[in-house]
Amino acid sequence: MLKKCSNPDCTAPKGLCATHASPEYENCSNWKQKNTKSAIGSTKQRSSKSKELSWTGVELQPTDIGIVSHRGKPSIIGIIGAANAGKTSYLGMLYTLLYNGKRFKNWSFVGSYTLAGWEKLAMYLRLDPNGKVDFPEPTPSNPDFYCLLHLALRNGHDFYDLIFADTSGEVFTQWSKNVDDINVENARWVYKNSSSFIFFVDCEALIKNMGREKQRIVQLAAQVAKDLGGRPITIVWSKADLINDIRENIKLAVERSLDNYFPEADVIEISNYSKDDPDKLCHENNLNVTEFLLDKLNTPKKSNLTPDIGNTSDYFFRYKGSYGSK
Ligand SMILES: Nc1nc2c(ncn2[C@@H]2O[C@H](COP(=O)(O)OP(=O)(O)O)[C@@H](O)[C@H]2O)c(=O)[nH]1
Ligand SMILES: [Mg+2]
Repeated sequence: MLKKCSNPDCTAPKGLCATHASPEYENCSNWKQKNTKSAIGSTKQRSSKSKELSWTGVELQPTDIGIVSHRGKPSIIGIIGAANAGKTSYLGMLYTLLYNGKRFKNWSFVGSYTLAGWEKLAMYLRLDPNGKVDFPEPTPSNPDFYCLLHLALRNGHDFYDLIFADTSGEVFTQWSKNVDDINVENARWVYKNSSSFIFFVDCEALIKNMGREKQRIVQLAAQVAKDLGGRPITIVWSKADLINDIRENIKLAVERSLDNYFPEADVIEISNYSKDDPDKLCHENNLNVTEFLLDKLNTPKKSNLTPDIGNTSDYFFRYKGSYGSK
């Protein structure tokens, strides 16, 4: 059967999609309507299509990272958390805020090689004519699905290339149980290659599943902490519009465990629902999540080296200054 788009007025050339402004025509509702059996989010199909053009503006795959490496090695922020924790919506909201003129304090947005990918996520967060928001579709849970989104930022004269690595929460939960599982390749890649992490704690899941969710978070945290090796991590309490409904003892237990595993981490509450304008949880904190990591990534590490001079007889090392001496 010849597969077709159901929109006779679509002006996009063959292989492209006007609605998505990209080659992702199979994700367009007009395409799906006509071809109900078409696969969504199959990475193999996505990569072969994006290979037709060297650069399309859609999300990158690990093999595309060279495209954003001309200035230097980009920093990868690994997005970690269970399924449904609000990871993909966070990225959509971050782009929405930048697009609408909100700014990081120390970093200016100077561009992106994945504008079509960002736009696609942000589109879900726009209000529909009924005043409602459609959140992004669930992220595919196949082990070869990667959604790498690029931001170029500037701090004074310094340019900085950042990549957010989003994969499926199911895969990360599976990885926390067995890091060698053949079905968790993308989680392994994100963990190995990221310079910093955002760790999601889903307030809604803690309200609904209490101890079971706490256990899941703690197990994931334990695995992330194992080979962290000083890489910065920000803990995000997502869907924090609901945070006061979490049972106090469950919340305390999660906080204590995370503090134990990540004593240096910043902890931030975020929400995609704003109550005010500006709104702390939505407008300020969503930006802070990334800004705190950026600042840490760009602070030179303190050296713990102190010369061990012991009881040296060398007068140069024994000299303590002339102040106070006669
Ligand atoms: N209450 C509340 N729900 C949210 C918020 N953000 C997202 N959600 C819900 O969480 C669901 C999962 O979000 P998603 O970003 O796809 O999660 P992911 O699987 O971690 O990428 C969405 O479909 C929304 O229903 C929020 O700020 N507050
Ligand atoms: Mg997702």
